[in-house]
Amino acid sequence: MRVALIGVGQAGGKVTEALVEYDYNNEFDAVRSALAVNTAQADLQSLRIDTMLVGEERVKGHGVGADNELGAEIMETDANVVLEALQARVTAEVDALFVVAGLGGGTGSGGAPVLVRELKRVYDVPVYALGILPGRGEGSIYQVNAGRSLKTLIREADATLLVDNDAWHESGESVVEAFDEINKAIAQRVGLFLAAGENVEGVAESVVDSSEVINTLREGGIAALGYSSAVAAADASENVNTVMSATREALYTGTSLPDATEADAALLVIAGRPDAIPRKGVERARSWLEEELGSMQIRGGDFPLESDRIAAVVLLAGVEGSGRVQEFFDRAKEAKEQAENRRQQQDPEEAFQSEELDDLF
Ligand SMILES: Nc1nc2c(ncn2[C@@H]2O[C@H](COP(=O)(O)OP(=O)(O)O)[C@@H](O)[C@H]2O)c(=O)[nH]1
Ligand SMILES: [Mg+2]
Repeated sequence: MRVALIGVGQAGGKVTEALVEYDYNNEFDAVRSALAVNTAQADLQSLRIDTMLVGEERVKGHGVGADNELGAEIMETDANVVLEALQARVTAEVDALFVVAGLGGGTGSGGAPVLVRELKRVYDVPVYALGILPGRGEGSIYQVNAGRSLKTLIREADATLLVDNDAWHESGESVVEAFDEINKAIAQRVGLFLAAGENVEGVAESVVDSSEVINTLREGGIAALGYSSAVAAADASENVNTVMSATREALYTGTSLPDATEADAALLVIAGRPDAIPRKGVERARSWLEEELGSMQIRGGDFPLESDRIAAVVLLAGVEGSGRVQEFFDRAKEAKEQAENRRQQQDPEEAFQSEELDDLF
């Protein structure tokens, strides 16, 4: 699918840049344009894509810290200049817009939902969010910010594709050390998914196209992406099990949101050399997914690619009920309660007035 990317905040800009570079290096041309928006000048300076500073009057290019309410306010004020800058970048050939942001910080956390809402007012194509959840090791303010941002994104975006920062990196290293690795993993997986249906030569009927992505995401809510790949044999008939096991691993060990194994709808893309992709394997993998997810809405298609590997990319739609999302909202709520308790401890009078404490008589 052909997309325009708008990164908001530091993570938003860096992940957008990684996606642009992956798409360019592989000559997919799915990413038609990209813009990074931030309140922090320093975070924009290092990027090799087009950038735009917002909120200069309020924060003088110094960013908003982790104040996502300020991030949202600034985007409200400056939405028009961002929309103006996008006019030339969102051409008629674009199938969808993606607003990319880390949900735990300030500029992206607050700005992304506002920008999504504004984009939806202007454009007819779907406006999706690519949201990055803070890892478990990040502080409680990040969890609270992400909880509020996610809640609002679900309301505003046509769908929100979530990547958990704990999902796609080696355990052991801290999330911060791993950011570059995580960004590369996101770029490769999301980039491959976006390119499906684009780089198509000698179009066969089995090839996936952008309308299938859009239809899979039609119900909105939270989406996740699964990925796995394996070396392929030259002959398709020998790859039936390879397709099956790649699909299984994509769902059970390779999703962007660990434990997202229940979904309302899904799209299974098998990428590889056309003559190495077994029809029988693809059909089998699709019915397996249908049973595993308990959903009849499983779309499927190929992504022809010059490679000695076969990859399974699974888009899962409607995963709000997954344990990971629930756990995340619980964590965010808990962190918020802790913060409130701390505030009450600092303010003894308020603690006495708390309705949770019953009067003696
Ligand atoms: N995957 C990834 N996540 C990041 C990166 N930088 C920050 N994050 C995450 O994004 C959240 C927000 O941080 P940041 O983007 O710096 O905030 P903002 O600039 O105010 O939007 C953090 O809680 C991290 O979870 C990055 O380069 N890659
Ligand atoms: Mg930052």
